[in-house]
Amino acid sequence: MKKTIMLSFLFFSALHLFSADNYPQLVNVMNRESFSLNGSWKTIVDPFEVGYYDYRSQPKKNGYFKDIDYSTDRSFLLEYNFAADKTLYVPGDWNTQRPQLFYYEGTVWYRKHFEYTPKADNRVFLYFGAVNYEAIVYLNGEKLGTHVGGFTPFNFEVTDKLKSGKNSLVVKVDNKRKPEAVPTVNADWWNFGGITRDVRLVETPKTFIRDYFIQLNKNNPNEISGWIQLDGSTKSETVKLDIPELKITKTFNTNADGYVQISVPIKKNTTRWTPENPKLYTINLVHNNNSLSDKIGFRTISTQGTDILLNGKKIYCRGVCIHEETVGNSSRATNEADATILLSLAKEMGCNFVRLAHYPHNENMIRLAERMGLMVWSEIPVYWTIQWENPETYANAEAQLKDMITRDKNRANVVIWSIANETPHSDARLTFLTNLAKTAREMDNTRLIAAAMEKEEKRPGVMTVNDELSQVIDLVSFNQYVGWYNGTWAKCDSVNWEFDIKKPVFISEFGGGALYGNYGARDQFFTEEYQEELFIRSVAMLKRIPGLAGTTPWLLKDFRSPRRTLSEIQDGFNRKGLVSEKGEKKKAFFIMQKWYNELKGQ
Ligand code: GCB
Repeated sequence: MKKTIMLSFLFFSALHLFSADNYPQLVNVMNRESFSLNGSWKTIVDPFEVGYYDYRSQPKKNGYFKDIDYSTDRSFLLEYNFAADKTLYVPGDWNTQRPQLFYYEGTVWYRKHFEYTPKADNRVFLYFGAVNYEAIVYLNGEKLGTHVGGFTPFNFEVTDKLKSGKNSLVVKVDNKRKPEAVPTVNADWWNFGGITRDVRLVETPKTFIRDYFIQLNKNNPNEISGWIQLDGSTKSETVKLDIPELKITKTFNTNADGYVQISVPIKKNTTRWTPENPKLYTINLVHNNNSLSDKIGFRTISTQGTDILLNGKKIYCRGVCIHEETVGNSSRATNEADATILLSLAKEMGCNFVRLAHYPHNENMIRLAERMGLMVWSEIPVYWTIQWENPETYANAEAQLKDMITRDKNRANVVIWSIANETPHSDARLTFLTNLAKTAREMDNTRLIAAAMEKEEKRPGVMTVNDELSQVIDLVSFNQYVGWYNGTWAKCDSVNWEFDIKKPVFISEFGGGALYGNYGARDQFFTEEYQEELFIRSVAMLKRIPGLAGTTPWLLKDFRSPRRTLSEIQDGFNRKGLVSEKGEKKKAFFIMQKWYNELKGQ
């Protein structure tokens, strides 16, 4: 009893501890009037945070964020000079841009000078696609706020803070791993630091459409429903929804909070979004002659017994997992060209689905996948052993979940929100994840909720998932490495699977490592032959699973991980890719391709 009171008190206080001092997220920034701040930024590497703390470890009044011009101000001792320092490219990680920063985890100060004059009476927001992991943002020496979490967007209003003429934007970026963070200190991927996604100034009218949710109604697939949210001082206003191709024009009146719920009937024969025909309709939202456009697809996703249904029809998710890394350089993927290479490989393998692991990927990746007919599993980095009892950790995870849903809730291809990966069982963890699932469902009831759980042995030769979380989420989704961390590939032949719960079974990871071009015996770990045999046997095993509705092998491309130290094989790469880090296809790629092509025909 005492413990419950204590816990709820802690969760309540978390709201105060985890302060999100950024402005509510502006969605669909790529279709708004904006000015890019991408490009070369001056940077100071500051492992001891001298630019922030004085020698008594107290915050400095005149830290680097003041961006004082070394060449002109000699009235006091200055020990930094942005102008003379090296540059880093934004968006991008610092690790692969400068050899000295390859393993660096700490603070780097970024500075950009720019001139910008907005139209009279307009508002301006400063938008970051993502900064890993903590960003403290200053404009003209004044702090705008802090953002925590490396994979979600945030913005600040800067209307009254912009100067005519030169502006100084400084960001303190810190990617130190911390036990209470999400993800925590231990994860199997590279901790790329930097301003890793686009930075823009977004210009809006005084009152504008900040956010909207427009999807097919889950309970009535002949209706589009959702809501529109205005931002500004005049909020009881008229907003028009226009879908030219469907000949829909309807106006709605927002309430005193600038919010209105919407619904519009659509004709039965309206084309649904499917992987085979990823149809998107142009929609225009018009307020006071200002129009914001998007392209939206209409579909339903649901489950029935052990089936996943897309638009009411059973579908098998032919997927693959992907980390957000470029093919070639293995740096953080940042642009649409990077996404095109990754997603084209998935298509070539026969996929209609991708699991974007283990954090929300760039918006351009999701949007491209939508146009290419790839369904998406999108997840937050609640990974392995985060601090389940820490209210600040919960608030952080929930904020990341909400930001992910806010950004991508209008994408037809996103069919699954995933709330966790391979998390160890405990009461605190179950409460934590149940709360996240509840939050996700409250925000969006048009998608499935999943998590990558773990397998257990039910009895000799029979495996299962025995996790109370499977009662909470929509799928029996789990990772399994029979034949790699668990026996050799021969074991796949004798393992069978049984599940007490009647929900779609989804294998969110399976596979094993191989170095591209490392040929040898079929039973020798890390050869292409071993991996090929493992996939042959795994596929045969998976085919025996009752109610199997989807598979996402681990994973498309070899990726950087400091946990992978085996010399001459791993050399800092997790080698479970079906293609090498350069994009060369390993033998196992073709096993998956063959299976998925068979499934396509069914
Ligand atoms: C897992 C994790 C994934 C790892 C993978 C591996 O289960 O979810 O992040 O990279 O195993 O390669 O061991």
